[in-house]
Amino acid sequence: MKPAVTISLVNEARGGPFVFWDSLAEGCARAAAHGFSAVEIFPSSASALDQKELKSLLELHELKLAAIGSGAGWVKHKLRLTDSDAAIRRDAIAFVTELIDFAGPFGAPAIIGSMQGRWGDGVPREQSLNWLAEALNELGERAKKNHVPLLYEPLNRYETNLLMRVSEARSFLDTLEPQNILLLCDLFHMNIEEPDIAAALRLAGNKLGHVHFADSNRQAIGFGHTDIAPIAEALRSMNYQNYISAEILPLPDSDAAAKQTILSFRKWFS
Ligand code: LER
Ligand code: MN
Repeated sequence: MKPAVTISLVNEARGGPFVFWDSLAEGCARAAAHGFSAVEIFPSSASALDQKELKSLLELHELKLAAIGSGAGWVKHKLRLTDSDAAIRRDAIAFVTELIDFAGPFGAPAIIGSMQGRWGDGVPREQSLNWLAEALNELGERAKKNHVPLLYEPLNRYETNLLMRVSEARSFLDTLEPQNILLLCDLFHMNIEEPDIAAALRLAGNKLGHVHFADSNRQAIGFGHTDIAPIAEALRSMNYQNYISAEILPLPDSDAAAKQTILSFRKWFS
């Protein structure tokens, strides 16, 4: 298991659950100083990033790219993979495709979180799930061409109404053609939706590709009331090898949140 930390480059997402905010250079420097192995970047779009700049920052600080988030597709550009407008669905797929192609050469996956959207407003659940399946089939194939997985993240009920639990998300992924689409399990969402977080992680099993490491209040692990012991035990016993990434509020400030995350990571996983 390797610790990662989030960097947001999206002004419209201020107030959101990301540790570092100011710039890629600053975020990478602080991530390395705290002892993280990797950064998870949340950009405005793939074209807003510079491949060469990122490569040299990662080399300079001996960091990896853990994953790239697509949330700005929704937060900033209002694109959803299940929008009732076919043109918006196409633009949403194109937005994620560019992120997959950007992150692929770094060996990193893109994340589908809030861009999954929701059913309602005249669109039945079945129709939304069909659109989601179509999008994931296409994006999973694109990730395969880049020799990386694609991460799909179940969200809590206040952010989606499609697939909120690992059990239903895993069954859904099993129906798709590409088998490189893995689950991103976010402990904050799971604290709301899962009856038993450790059991849900075990159910994700070999489809668990990434973990968002957040306490009950979306602060660093140890700052809320999630019982982390059985969760850590589940991850260790599954021999989970991927990233444990702090997608958390920068509270009381970014450095204190990063420091608490590393202390918790070492306490539970090393
Ligand atoms: C994205 O990883 C996520 O967890 C959503 O809640 C959007 O912030
Ligand atoms: Mn998350």
